[in-house]
Amino acid sequence: MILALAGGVGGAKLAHGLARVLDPSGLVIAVNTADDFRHLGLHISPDLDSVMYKLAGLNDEVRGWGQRDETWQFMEMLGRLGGEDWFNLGDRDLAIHMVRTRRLMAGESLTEATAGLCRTLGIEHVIAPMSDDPVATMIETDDGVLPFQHWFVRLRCEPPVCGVSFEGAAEARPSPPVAAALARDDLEAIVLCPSNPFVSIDPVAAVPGIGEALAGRKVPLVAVSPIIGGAAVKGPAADMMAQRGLPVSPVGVARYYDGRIDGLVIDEADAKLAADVEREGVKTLVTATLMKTADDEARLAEETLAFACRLSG
Ligand code: FO1
Repeated sequence: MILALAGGVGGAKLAHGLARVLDPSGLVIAVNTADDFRHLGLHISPDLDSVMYKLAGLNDEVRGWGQRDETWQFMEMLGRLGGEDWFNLGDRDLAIHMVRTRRLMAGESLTEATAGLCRTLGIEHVIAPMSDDPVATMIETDDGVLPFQHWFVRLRCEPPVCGVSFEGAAEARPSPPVAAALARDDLEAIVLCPSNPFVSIDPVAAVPGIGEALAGRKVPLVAVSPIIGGAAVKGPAADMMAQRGLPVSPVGVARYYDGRIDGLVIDEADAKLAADVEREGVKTLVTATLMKTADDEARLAEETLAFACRLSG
């Protein structure tokens, strides 16, 4: 049984690969919900949706977020009416936020609402929020503290980041499926998908009960590097590493995780850095990590699981 931590586009891709090679009973995907926010009266869960859309085959491959074959009539009219239109909600996507919000208002937890949406979309694997309690990533900049989506989407990640905090994390509890996965006797490995360490993986680990369980793990914890050849495949991870004085490479990833991971899967483009990663105290697997096709995702998932298996001896 495997627990995968995911957030963002890279996370959704490896989660999809894992779902292709593991039975529904053998995988729990714990998703970052600190990017969630309330917008236009709706509860938006971008990372849960990225994973859900990917596993349901509904995702837009080019944008990386939202649904394919999307239309934008709601946004057009919203703009015309002078509404808040910096965050793009497609017409199909809107339906998901609407149903999720109504389920939450009817008293369901985010876990229950997500499970209901997954069932309706024909997803058999468990996709669970990291927590049912509200946690919000806050980005500290020179101009003040910004809620994550305002920094990420409205300001296009432009203000340099001085710090990141997770509002509400200290009071949050792991969601029931994640707590159960961490406690299972047959848990074989934990996989950190190639997601942004600072704003996708850290918020999950910031939930009391999850961070401690990861630190006290009895099984290998393997990460896939979100950095390939000195750049992030997508998103602000590379800039955030540079701003923290970390090398923008798998070495920086290993250094940042600082004993929190046992193994790191790095790309062939970074093969020459394998020895440096190992000097950070992290075992290394070198392989092709760029996921362009569903076969790439499944192959990387299989190789990552085999690597974790070797680490557990
Ligand atoms: N990302 C953007 O860059 N611009 C958008 O307008 C945008 C809208 C959006 C709507 C729904 C959704 O589920 C995701 C959306 N995203 C958008 C992506 C989202 O901001 C990021 O993927 C994550 O929060 C970072 O992991």
